[in-house]
Amino acid sequence: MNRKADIKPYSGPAGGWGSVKALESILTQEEVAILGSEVLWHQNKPDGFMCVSCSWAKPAEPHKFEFCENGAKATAWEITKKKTTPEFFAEHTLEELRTWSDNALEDNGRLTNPMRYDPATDKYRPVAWEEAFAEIGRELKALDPASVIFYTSGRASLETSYMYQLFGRMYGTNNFPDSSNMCHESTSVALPKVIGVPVGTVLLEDFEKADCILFFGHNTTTNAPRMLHPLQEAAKRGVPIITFNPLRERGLERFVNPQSPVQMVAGGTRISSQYHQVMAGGDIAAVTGLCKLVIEADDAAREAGAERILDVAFIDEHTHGFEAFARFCREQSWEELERISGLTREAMQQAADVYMQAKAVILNYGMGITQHKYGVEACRMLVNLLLLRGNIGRPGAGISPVRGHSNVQGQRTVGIAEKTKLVPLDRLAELYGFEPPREDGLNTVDACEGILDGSVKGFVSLGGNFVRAIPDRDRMEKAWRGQRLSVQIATKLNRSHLIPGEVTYLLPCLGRIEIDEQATGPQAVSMEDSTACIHGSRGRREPVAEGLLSEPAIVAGMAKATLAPNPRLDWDAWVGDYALVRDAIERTYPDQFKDFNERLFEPGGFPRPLPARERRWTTETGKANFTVPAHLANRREDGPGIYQLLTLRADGQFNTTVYNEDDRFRGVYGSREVLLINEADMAELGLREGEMATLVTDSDDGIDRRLAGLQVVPYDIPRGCVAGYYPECNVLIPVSHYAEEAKVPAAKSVPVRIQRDAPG
Ligand SMILES: Nc1nc2c(c(=O)[nH]1)N[C@H]1C(S)=C(S)[C@@H](COP(=O)(O)OP(=O)(O)OC[C@H]3O[C@@H](n4cnc5c(=O)[nH]c(N)nc54)[C@H](O)[C@@H]3O)O[C@H]1N2
Ligand SMILES: Nc1nc2c(c(=O)[nH]1)N[C@H]1C(S)=C(S)[C@@H](COP(=O)(O)OP(=O)(O)OC[C@H]3O[C@@H](n4cnc5c(=O)[nH]c(N)nc54)[C@H](O)[C@@H]3O)O[C@H]1N2
Ligand SMILES: [Mo]
Repeated sequence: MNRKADIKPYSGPAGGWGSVKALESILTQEEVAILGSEVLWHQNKPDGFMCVSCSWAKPAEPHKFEFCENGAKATAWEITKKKTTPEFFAEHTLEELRTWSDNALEDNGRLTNPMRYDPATDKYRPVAWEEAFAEIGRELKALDPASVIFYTSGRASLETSYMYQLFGRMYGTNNFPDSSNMCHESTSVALPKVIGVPVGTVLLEDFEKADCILFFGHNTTTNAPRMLHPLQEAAKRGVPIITFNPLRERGLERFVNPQSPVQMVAGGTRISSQYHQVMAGGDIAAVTGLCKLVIEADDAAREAGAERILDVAFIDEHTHGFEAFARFCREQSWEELERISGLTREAMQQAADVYMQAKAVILNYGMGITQHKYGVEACRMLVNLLLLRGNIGRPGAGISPVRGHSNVQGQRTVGIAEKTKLVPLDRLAELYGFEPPREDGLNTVDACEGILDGSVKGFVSLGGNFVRAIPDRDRMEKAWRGQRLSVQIATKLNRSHLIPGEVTYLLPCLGRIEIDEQATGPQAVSMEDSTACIHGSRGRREPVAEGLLSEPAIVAGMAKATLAPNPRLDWDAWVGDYALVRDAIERTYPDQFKDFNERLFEPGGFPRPLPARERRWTTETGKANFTVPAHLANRREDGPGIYQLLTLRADGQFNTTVYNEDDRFRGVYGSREVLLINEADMAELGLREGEMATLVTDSDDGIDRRLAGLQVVPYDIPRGCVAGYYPECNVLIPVSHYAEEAKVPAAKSVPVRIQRDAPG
């Protein structure tokens, strides 16, 4: 029987006293007296450590405490004193552990020893590092490299990621799926074609210069809370902030800086000046509406001989495809745009009016745009809107995809990519004297398909929780056991570690906050934030256990056991001094990482050069491209009886790491097994508050995907959409339901039917 959720609408602002209280409770839970402690003092500071939570930019002149509630939670969670030891594993079979919740598994504490799975007893047993590497090497050598996956979750540093991709390529594969394949891959596919770079163009300082800020599909409150500081500053200056989101996310409404006593008393700042509850998958239509209004206003201005609304000089000199795009916008009917977006024409007009007046606009977006069937087209549609008024490549303006994991963007920069065109293979060949594989590797969805059809035989996981994060979890877990080799490098125990292959290793590593002592002394690592700035990071805590290896040491250990010795590459020297790895990164990417070691701790990070920031367009046309979307809905268009399920993150989680069962800002406490639904839809379905319901996926592949026992919660969400939590809802998502071109699982519009559970 499920625990019942307690529903108490949250009336306070984001941040504020609630934030302090939530922090205190997690800290007690974690036995870390951390508030005001030396550790947090160093979070996100030059020469400190970079937060392990989100990837938001870190200012050159940080606040006294440059962290947020969720960053502090993530820190406490990592540096806990609790341990998951060999004695623990001796007491529990995997069968038993699979009945534990995500929270209970991780809350058991940090992994301390390398472990090998013993099928006879269904338990993990301790193993020596050298023995583990030797067997992993033997197993990898016996497998066809094309059948082995090297997955990366977005937390590993630039140094580790560079070593990992080199190891995989020398072994013979480009199979490098990563968490961004489930995340901002739609961005990485969309942007190069239209602006010539795969990443956002804004810097933190642009927020001080913007006079209008737009938000599409990002829950800033929970997922990048430090971003609320520049937003609050902007709001105080009177900068209009316009949000498009099916849910009224609290931090985008009001924010109190919990570190400011004055604000704690005064009640905070209004953030959004307009809030549009767009239908899930309605953004392409909504932005088409905005663009149509801008173009029509410009037509009128031109006829009246008034000042033009479009940035004509920019469009002429810098863009391609405007006429076709303008024609497309003019042709769209308001009826369709309103139906698909769920917004009225007046609402779109209100937003367009503000946009047309602004001189410098930043557009931020998140998973509400990318995790949809036409997420790539949606990203490009956002660019269209910016191009109309030259809002890319000048101060205070630009596109800002808000990335997830703290180094997910950087990993791509140093070669974690399954697409060979993104990797300087010739350069690697020249530097290390080997012939890298030249065919594209598998991304996350391909890897899932390969596991399902048995063609994938080995899986190495650098962090993350693959089987919990991907779609179609039930089918994937069954198929996973068909693999010969599973190697999991992790800090804490999670579900993916409990689904063994024939040969299975669980290898514990140091976390980023821990002191990483190597032959030449304590080491620093680096990461790239959402604004393409590179930061050094130095651990501050004593390691939780003796004998833990760093991620670079584990990668090197596997590489040495697998690959023939190479006179041009001394893995031990690299592990002894990470500066040598940074030199290697600089040699591979001389333009991006010029003087890498000297600039490692530059306050605010050093920005990678991005041509689009300077209005140089490295696209096929040599210009920034307007594109006409092939679809007006960023979702499958469905008939009656089918609802679009959004799978959301709660405030009490970091991805599959569930800190607690609360989603404070959305007012849901004590259970994650809920179905948020509009009251009118409830009435139509004959559902009552507190009843239990089942979601059944609407798909035509003959597979029954359902999730029962969801507590019905009436919620302020547009009709036709319902919401539930990730990862619990992942059983409902077919592997084949993904963003076209990018293959990002379309986790924000899963077509479902709703059934009422029999009471009992
Ligand atoms: N504390 C914490 N921080 C995190 C994470 C975490 O789990 N916890 N995860 C990290 C990671 S890896 C990532 S990728 C980011 C994720 O951060 P977000 O990009 O915010 O992702 P979600 O939490 O999935 O929320 C998506 C938002 O989009 C809205 N939305 C859903 N569908 C639509 C739509 O069709 N249109 C529009 N306009 N909006 C829509 C939802 O209501 C929600 O507000 O956060 C990172 N930071
Ligand atoms: N339905 C649905 N599915 C989704 C999403 C969604 O919105 N809806 N979001 C998607 C997104 S955006 C993402 S990014 C993925 C996330 O997918 P992943 O990145 O694979 O998952 P995480 O939950 O972030 O991984 C947590 C685990 O990482 C390990 N870990 C933590 N720190 C470290 C470290 O420093 N080193 C190592 N080696 N391991 C460490 C811990 O063991 C922890 O259990 O999920 C995706 N799945
Ligand atoms: Mo993500």
